Amino acid sequence: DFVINLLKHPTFLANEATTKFIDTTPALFHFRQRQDRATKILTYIADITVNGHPETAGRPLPPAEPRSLRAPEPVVSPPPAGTRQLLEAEGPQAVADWMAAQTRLLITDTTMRDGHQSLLATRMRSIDMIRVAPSYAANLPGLFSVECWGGATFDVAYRFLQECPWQRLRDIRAAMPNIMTQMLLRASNGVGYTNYPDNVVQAFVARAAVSGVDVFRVFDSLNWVPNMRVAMDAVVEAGKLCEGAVCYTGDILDPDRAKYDLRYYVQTGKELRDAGAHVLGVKDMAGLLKPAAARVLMEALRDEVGLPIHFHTHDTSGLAGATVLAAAEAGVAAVDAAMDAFSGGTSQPCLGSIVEALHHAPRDTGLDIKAIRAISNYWEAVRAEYAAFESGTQAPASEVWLHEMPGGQFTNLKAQARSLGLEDRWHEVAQAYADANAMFGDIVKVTPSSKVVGDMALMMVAQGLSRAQVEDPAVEVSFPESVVDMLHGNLGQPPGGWPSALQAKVLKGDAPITDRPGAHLPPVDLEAARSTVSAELEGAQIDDEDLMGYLMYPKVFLDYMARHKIYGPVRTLPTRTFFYGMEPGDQISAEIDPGKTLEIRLQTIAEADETGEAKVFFELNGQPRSVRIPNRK
Ligand code: BTN
Ligand code: 3PY
Ligand code: ZN
Repeated sequence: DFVINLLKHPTFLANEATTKFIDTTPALFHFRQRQDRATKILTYIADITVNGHPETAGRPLPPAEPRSLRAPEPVVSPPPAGTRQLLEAEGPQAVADWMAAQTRLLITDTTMRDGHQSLLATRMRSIDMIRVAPSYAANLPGLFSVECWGGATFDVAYRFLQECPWQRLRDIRAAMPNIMTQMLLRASNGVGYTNYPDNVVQAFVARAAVSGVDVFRVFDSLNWVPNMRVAMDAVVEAGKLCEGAVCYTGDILDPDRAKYDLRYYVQTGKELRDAGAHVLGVKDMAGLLKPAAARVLMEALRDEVGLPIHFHTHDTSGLAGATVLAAAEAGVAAVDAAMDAFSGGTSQPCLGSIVEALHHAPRDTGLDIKAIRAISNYWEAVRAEYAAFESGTQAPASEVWLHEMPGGQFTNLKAQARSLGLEDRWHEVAQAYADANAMFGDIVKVTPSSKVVGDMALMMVAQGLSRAQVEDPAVEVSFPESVVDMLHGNLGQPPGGWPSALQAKVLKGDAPITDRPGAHLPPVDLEAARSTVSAELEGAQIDDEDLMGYLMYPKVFLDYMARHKIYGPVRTLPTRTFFYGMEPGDQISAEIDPGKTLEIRLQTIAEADETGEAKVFFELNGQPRSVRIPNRK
């Protein structure tokens, strides 16, 4: 028996749980030395069972009777060759040429990245993805790609799911060897919220390519192509498919939004082509592109840029399906969609319905609708396990054309508003978001610029500040740090520059930069950083993946590693167990290594004694084990 209280240990909560914490907590150190991985996992389960998971407290529960999480049987083995084999054999230009030559509409499935990022606050765990990857490989080998990495998933994996994002990538790659994997890369912002030094961006891309990313969708949060070149060059250098994406905002058919007119998109598309893109991405992160505008935009881009086009949108308005069909008619090569059970709302439009709509029509996708339905049924069961993370958005909303929030931000901002007690004033937040955007000069809003607009909007609502007051030099405003950073030029330059009066007020006399932020950031000495991390972690071996995790998110990574030492490979637990623990009589399996499976049965829980500890009795592979956990309820 041993005593442990880590989930809510004060030091731990203060996010100071580094090795120093372990060194200065002798009981813990002693305990840690004799922990095997099975004991670590039992400790985690016992703690969650007794005290609950902080992220699911007070949130809706999954169904009492879990549905089967069995993935559809693979219909062939090994899986047939797919786009991945084309990329490996002939390289990225051959893939782009092949795309341009297809009559059928190519489809990217976004369920494993943008789908859950937009619907479930990015909380989907690796195990739920890896389980179904072989079904994709065998039953849907005709998919263009599977988006399963990047965006917010990197950070959330370490920070909230206690998982290594790189391991997720390698596992999906191994289980689905024939379909190209795709990631979303925020150009110089990597998978973070700020510009990184050039050599960090380069090393990150190189490592992602080796660990398993085939298609890199690269975008900049202000559509500033000079700020995308380092990342795009690194993708080309790695021999992978470089999709340079222009983010869509405004309305090309609206004369009042002339800043983002057709010429702007054609011009940006040409810049991306000249910067080395194999494919042109059109990234409509908020779902603003309307069907009639899509026809005009896609035809112009196709004719004037000449690259195959990959179209991405969100269904917040309920009209994304119509826009996708219009884009298909206008000749885009590929579109993004989410599996039915993860589609609609702030996510992508419905994959199965797009396939049905085009069946027996000129751009028939050729995908097997029965296979899609079976995989979607699996995803439906998975989604139910994450009820705690549903946003509660019930209906399509034309309000998206008021606020222009990205689908991936919507649920997040709503949660932030809730935590500030502003949930009932959501429509005011939406209006403030629009006002903040206008104040910044009408900018592209996508991570990280969207976060800046969101921070500003929340502040305006919380403090009752109008746009006029914020802009008034006579009104004292303490701007959010992210606003100062952006107006300083640290995210780059928007078309036409920043509004100078507001900029002067925000910077209080500081001089902004107008060139590339990366030009001001000295290169990181990667080997010195590796030694630093290793020293922080008691001399642990730090491989390139770990090093990149640290360089993107130093504190998040170190905290993750500290928790990993304590809890072990909790990524192998079923999602229900991870978020809710177990009930007496429950039995689960966790495969902690290929072929090494723990059979865990929770027998009973002895309620808290006078020391305030509960004792949890397990059977581990048939042997009795017990764990004492402080009851903090
Ligand atoms: C978990 O099981 O909780 C996450 C997997 C941890 C794997 C460790 S983390 C550091 C190192 N990097 C990897 O890719 N794997 C190991
Ligand atoms: C991200 O950067 O995470 C996005 O999804 C942007 O749309
Ligand atoms: Zn998106």
